[in-house]
Amino acid sequence: MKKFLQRQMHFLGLGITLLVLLVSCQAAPQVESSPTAATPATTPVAQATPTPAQLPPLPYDYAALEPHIDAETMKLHHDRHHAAYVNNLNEALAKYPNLQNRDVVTLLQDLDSVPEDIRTTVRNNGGGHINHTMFWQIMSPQGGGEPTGAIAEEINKTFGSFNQFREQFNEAGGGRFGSGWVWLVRNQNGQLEITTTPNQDSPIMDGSYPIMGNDVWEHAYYLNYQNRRADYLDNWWNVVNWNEINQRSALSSSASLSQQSLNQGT
Ligand code: MN3
Repeated sequence: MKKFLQRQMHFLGLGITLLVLLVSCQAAPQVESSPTAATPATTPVAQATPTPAQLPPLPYDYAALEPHIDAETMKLHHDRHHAAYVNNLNEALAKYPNLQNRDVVTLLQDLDSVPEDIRTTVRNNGGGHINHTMFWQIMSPQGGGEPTGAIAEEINKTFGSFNQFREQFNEAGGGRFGSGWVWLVRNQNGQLEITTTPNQDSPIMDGSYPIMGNDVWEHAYYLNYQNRRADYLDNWWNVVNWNEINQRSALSSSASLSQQSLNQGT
């Protein structure tokens, strides 16, 4: 009996030794690789936008931006409109396996490389996807007020004052005929500029970096504001997220137009 127990203990000891060896062998590579696997210093706006595209969750409740943007508009806008852009984009790209896993931004920057039969679909829906991904992020229930940080200084320097900037931005948004976007971009000369685009075109198609933009499609405001786009443009400033806009501005000036720096929480 004693001999039997000794043998059992011996095997148990051997077993434990083997187990320790096994665990340390498996653990070792993880420990060694952890410094190289360190998370790069990225912010939500610095993430790429790979395909197949995914609908990013709204970063707040549907009703969070009320009374300036109503819950029903937010729900339809995010769950239906943005979702449709994502689905349509993925459906088009599914026909071309060699386009899978390409970044949406690189596709939009080089539309000529996209097969002709899906080019317009990619332009409209890829643009719709990255524009809206930015849009949700640059609004916040804690937003509004005067700009803060570096962007405040640059706005003053470029446009004279925040009020003058806001006026010019609203005027450009109001003047965009039909559906489109009004933007504050950093242009290829590194300067801030107010621009507009039709439909879902993105400023990146012209080599500018979209720092902030407002959606002036009727679907963005019609339930609450009907035809009063000017009122929507005025009230929108109450939800503008200057923290996020400062991050995007910093990226736009530091990262040139690297596709890795453009987007945007997906
Ligand atoms: Mn929209």
